[in-house]
Amino acid sequence: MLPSSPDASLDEFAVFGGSPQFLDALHVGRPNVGDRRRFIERIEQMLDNRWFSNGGPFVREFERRVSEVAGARHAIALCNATVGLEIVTRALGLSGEVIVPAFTFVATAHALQWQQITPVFCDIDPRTHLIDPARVESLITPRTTGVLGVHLWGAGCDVDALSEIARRRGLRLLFDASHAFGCTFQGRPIGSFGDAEVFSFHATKFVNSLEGGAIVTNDDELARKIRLMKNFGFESFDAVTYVGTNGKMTEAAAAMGITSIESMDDIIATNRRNHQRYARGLQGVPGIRVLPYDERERLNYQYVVLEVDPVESGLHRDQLQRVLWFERVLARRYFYPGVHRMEPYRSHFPHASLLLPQTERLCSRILSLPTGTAVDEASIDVVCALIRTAIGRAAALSQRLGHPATPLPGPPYDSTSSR
Ligand code: T4K
Repeated sequence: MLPSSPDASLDEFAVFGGSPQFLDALHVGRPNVGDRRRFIERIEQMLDNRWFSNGGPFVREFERRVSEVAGARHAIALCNATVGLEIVTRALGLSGEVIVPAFTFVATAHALQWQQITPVFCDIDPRTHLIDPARVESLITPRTTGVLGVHLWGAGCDVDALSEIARRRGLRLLFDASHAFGCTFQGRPIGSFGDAEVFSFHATKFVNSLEGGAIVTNDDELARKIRLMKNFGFESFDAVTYVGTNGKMTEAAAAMGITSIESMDDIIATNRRNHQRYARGLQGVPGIRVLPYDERERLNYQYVVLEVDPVESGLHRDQLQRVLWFERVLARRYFYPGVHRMEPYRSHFPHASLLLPQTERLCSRILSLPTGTAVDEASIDVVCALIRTAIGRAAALSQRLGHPATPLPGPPYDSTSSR
């Protein structure tokens, strides 16, 4: 263990040449595997079926299970959530401008921009990290056709306030629910809000289908359109009635998705335990806040999110991340630097940051820690001790690290490495 006494040498830290605390890197977003035997049985079944894509039995079963969890009448399985966002915005006829948070994964905005719709960035509530409904209204212009909220970290946006604005101003309301499968907002399942919601089942999500996504909606006509659009617009053999794309989920992906849903409760229990262990382990560390979850809701706890206050802790988030990476704890700065600072948005809106003070502030403080079934409790204790020790020695560390502009270590620190 690293020496915590104020005059011990800093050379024990791996960033200054000491041995890393972990042999194998700890990742954020390591996939949960579920029941391996059941997955392989399903793959055997798929091979026997000789039905690999285009709405086979596993995709249909996956859709049924997703709609049950989401409390929505329709679930349409897709190859990923990004294509899901593209299809649903198109199916709803959105154009012009759509209001969206900048504190999100870049796919939320790209899905709009990809179809020549301008994302208009809205600031967030610093307490929840979610789109701030109080700011939405001032961003509405005659070109605005919709609002796209993001249920970041699985916590529900203020759905009621957003619905009221959308209804009063005649806008469509959509949710990027990529993080929020299995979660509720005020006791109601996420998946049943707005015109439609989109889940991601990417490998890094707590329930995964290798790659995958789903659009859920209670609107029968919208669901019908989406089903056409994700299959080239085919109404029946040889009859194309719509412009479409190929957004289909494969049977292998659906087999993984079903297997993953079967293990969902166990995964959530592990995530929750991990979150609590981090929160306990980091309690009282100056300037370090573990983002709490609202225990009144059903949640999936798939992200452990830290806010690092540089003044109170004495370390900048980037300095702490550097210390952790060298110890092979690959903490991630989700969602630095904010979508408004990525291209093409950075060039389109060079002054966007002036309108996004909370997003800006958070982007410089945020750090996601490894969790999920691949991370054991002993490892969490080591990560907490590491952070506690680093903050305890913040002044000396900060001075010696300087401003960490050099890139973090690359491939030798990837998942497959061990020394
Ligand atoms: N909206 C939101 C709010 C989202 O967060 C996302 C996706 C989307 C929309 C779009 O959903 P999809 O179209 O992907 O369905 C990762 C994921 O690729 C991305 O899906 C996810 N959000 C985002 C939060 O995280 P990166 O660029 O950080 O990926 P990468 O390659 O750095 O991997 C993340 C970590 O996971 C690494 O530490 C390695 C580990 N990993 C990854 C994979 C794929 C593994 O250990 N095994 C694996 O198989 O985006």
